[in-house]
Amino acid sequence: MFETIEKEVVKNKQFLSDVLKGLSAETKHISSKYFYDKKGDEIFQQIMHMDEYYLTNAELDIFKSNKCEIAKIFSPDKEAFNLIEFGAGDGLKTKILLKELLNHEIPFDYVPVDISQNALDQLNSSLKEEMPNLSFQGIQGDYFEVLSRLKESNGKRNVILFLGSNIGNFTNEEALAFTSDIGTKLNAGDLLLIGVDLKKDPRKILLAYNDPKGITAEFNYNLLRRINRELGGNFNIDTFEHHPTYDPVTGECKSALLSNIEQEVVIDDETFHFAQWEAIHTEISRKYSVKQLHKLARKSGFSIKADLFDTNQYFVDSIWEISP
Ligand code: AVI
Repeated sequence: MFETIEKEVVKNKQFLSDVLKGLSAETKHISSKYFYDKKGDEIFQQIMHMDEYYLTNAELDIFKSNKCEIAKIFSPDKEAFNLIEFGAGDGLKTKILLKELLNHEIPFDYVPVDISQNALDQLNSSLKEEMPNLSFQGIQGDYFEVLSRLKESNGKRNVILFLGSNIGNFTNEEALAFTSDIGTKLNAGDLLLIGVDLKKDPRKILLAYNDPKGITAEFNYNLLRRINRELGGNFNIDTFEHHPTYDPVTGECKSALLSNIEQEVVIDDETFHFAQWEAIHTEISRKYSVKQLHKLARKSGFSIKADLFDTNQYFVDSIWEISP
């Protein structure tokens, strides 16, 4: 009990110091990892079910059409392995694969990892109900924390899932550091399946992050509401506007909140001045070409085992292997 409270206090301190630091920077910014409180998780679920957010259906399409092939690549001779998923969320796509592996009686342990305890709790109860025979153990934490424990794993082959184009929320440097870190923590023959949104018609991409119902805008405003709720901030949400942009050259879809008036905002006794139309950068959702993705794989010590595309070629699930 005390340990839980202590953890919460440490987390809140980190949130406060990151927000104060980000808003004091020359270009104001707040990390998109703070989108995901209970309300943020709910809004993200809505986003994933929006028609405009094509990413979910594209990856579902890949999983439905290739589940048998994926199961064979993960365990060609039905040998036991660890299936570790980073950013598991509601497990919508993974459940297709889990059922396939169970149907083939392939022995595996599923380890979903998520920063949101709330998302994990929900996944936990749905898995217990839908797949009572599944062996699984959820871990709440940062990917990097869990990565450092990988080497101590039980001697079985490790297969990491990193779906939903979560890699897109990293800068180029962070993405390379992350995949390289995974590369060094894995053993020869271990696999990484990475789901990535591809470069495409800029209008299609922009609409996914600027839906007409304003659900994605609400996702961003919730960040300011969260600061008001948890850190005692006094943001007036009506004076901020959601502003996504997409640059086809870099593949970066960036979200920002623009202050539509000149104003001051107070958080924890610190005052932040906003010029009219000044931005707080909130999120990067980078889109890749297959070529860029393969370059990332090789630079981080992997070779490419398979590329699986949806029918529209919007998205790829690329399976990488640590060479022996
Ligand atoms: C979680 N992540 C991959 C989503 C994305 O597409 O960048 C988060 C999101 N932001 C706005 N819509 C969805």
